[in-house]
Amino acid sequence: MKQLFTGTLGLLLAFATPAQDHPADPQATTETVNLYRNLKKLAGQGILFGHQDDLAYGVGWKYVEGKSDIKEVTGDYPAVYGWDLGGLEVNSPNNLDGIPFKKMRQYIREGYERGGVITISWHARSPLGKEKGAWDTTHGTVASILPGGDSHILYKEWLDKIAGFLLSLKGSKGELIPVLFRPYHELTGNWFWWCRNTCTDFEFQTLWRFTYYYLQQEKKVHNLLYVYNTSGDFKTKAEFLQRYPGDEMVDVLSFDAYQYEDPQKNDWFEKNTYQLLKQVTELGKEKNKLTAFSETGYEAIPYANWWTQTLLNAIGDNPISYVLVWRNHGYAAWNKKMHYYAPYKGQTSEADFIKFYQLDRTLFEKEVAAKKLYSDL
Ligand code: BMA
Repeated sequence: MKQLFTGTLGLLLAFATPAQDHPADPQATTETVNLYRNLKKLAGQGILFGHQDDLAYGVGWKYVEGKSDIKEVTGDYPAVYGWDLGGLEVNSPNNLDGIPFKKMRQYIREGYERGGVITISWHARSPLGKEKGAWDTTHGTVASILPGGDSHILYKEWLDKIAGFLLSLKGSKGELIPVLFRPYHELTGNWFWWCRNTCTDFEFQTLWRFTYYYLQQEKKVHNLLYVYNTSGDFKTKAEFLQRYPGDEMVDVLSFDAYQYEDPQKNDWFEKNTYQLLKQVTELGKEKNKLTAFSETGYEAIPYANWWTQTLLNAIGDNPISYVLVWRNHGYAAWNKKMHYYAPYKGQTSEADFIKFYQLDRTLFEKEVAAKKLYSDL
């Protein structure tokens, strides 16, 4: 609050005015604080649409300046851009899906400069050097990187690299680009080295706390909003929170869940997702946190009306901030099928996606740009 009154009156007013909502990082940059508060204001009014790797490639193309499958279909870019830092920790020039980090930095900047929102996940390789990378489930991996563990120094070196990248994300005025940071995603699953089956809840929480502390205190990274992200396998709020590190270290509550069965024959995804989002958005309200449906999709979207008939019903009246669909890889040689989650020009669900785009409730880049999410309005 601006200091308009001084003396006793000022003091009384200062106490009478509730402290303004602040992100978990007490030293979050101005743009990060503004993004947090503006997303809070928007929650319940509109849902930002996000897409992973949107600017880097799509179905049938790669690294074409200004191109985006979403833009080809709607004339507008997504409001949220998802990126992944997997590979940065081992000095790879490209991330785990082949995107050069140099290009990624540029795409992040472009999206931010146009007014979009950036979210970053991290499919970190196994610190024990196991072949399956992030998907290794050797018990004890998390324990090995915690303070006192054999690989703790290695973990700090990894965080140094992650911090270096995050601190290299700058807008045209030299300001740091705020990032919805989503490390250790799907943390209640059983497929990554940080999942439920490979470490105790306490070890996971310690990993989060250490990461949070190290990035802020040691590396001075203050452009992050922290996204707590489970998989869609919880049933109750207590299960969702089982590995929660604490309100003081989290800004966004979220989970990932995908459609696998034909939604015309089986409405489980729609019904179940709605219930899960209800619990998460209720928790968001109780804890005064943002909420999101951080990853979803129906691979190759074979159902023409998936956007307005399934996804929209699954979200229902839940006041989430954004929904993000996974990447448009195209033909996947590893399992001989198409691997993409957003429509491209000519795709089966294109017309329905345009309807979805036109709804007042869904927000794409032009609409969020007009809201100036990084300014204090
Ligand atoms: C999975 C697939 C993989 C990819 C991974 C991390 O869902 O898209 O091809 O490597 O995500 O992006």
